[in-house]
Amino acid sequence: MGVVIDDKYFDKLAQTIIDGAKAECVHLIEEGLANGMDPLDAVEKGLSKGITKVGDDFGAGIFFLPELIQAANAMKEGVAILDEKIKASGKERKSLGKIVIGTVKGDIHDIGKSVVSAVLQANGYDVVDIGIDVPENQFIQAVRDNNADVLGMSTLLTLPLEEMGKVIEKMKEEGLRDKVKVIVGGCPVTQEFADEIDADAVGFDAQDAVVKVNRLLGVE
Ligand code: B12
Repeated sequence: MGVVIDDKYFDKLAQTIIDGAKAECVHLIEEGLANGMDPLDAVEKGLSKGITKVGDDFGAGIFFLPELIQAANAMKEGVAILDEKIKASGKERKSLGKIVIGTVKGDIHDIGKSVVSAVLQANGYDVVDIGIDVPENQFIQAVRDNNADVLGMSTLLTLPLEEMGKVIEKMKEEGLRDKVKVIVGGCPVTQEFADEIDADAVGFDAQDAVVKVNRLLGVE
């Protein structure tokens, strides 16, 4: 009998992240994919729910750093498999635009940014992911070297939020701001904050990132 991909299946997937059970996570992903599971659903309805619970429990002092790291390792392994599938699901077509994306200086969170990169890529964008803990100058250099249409910046931490504003100020000084759209994202990033630092948009999840980038570049 085939496996049914339903909410229960996604709950099982979420639980492997909570348990930090990497092998089981990979097993369920492979089994799910073999049975027609949509890779983005697996990230959003499964893995992300699990890691959000872990984050809440960490914030509440129920989970500690070793558990957070174990959960993140399972998440990263699972997301890596799914990202490849998401990218491959994109139809071959002319690139809609070039996006440079990275996590700002002081922050090593990389999973959300990678999911956003994969989904933008699957939707026809050329994405240059410049990694984590990226200093201001490296963002500027990458935007220039790649002739980017859009710069995406991510942070999940409150302290490095100000880095985003610094990068935008630097873009203005370098005469780049008018040529490049800026989208920001990550859990502490609000619309108010985006307005404050003069970003063009904020994306609340990967699908929202696509909608906003399409809008910024006038893609129907
Ligand atoms: C996994 C995780 C880790 C992993 C990261 C592994 C990795 N390789 O990325 C590890 C264990 C390394 C880690 C470390 C730390 N973490 Co941590 N971590 C998390 C956790 C549980 C989940 C993050 C995640 O991957 N979510 C899943 C992805 C898919 O979602 P996402 O990141 O939100 O991304 C989505 C959207 O935000 C959006 N998005 C994200 N980026 C962008 C960018 C653009 C351009 C757009 C458009 C959209 C967009 O789209 C994404 C897809 O839907 C969060 C809790 C949480 N609920 O977020 C804490 C959390 C972010 N961590 C936290 C903390 C405190 C830390 C540490 C400082 C802990 C410590 N004491 O050392 C360190 C940070 C060190 C550093 N300098 O960066 C706090 C942050 C508090 C704060 N406000 O500052 C949180 C909120 C936990 C908590 N409740 O306290 N962490």
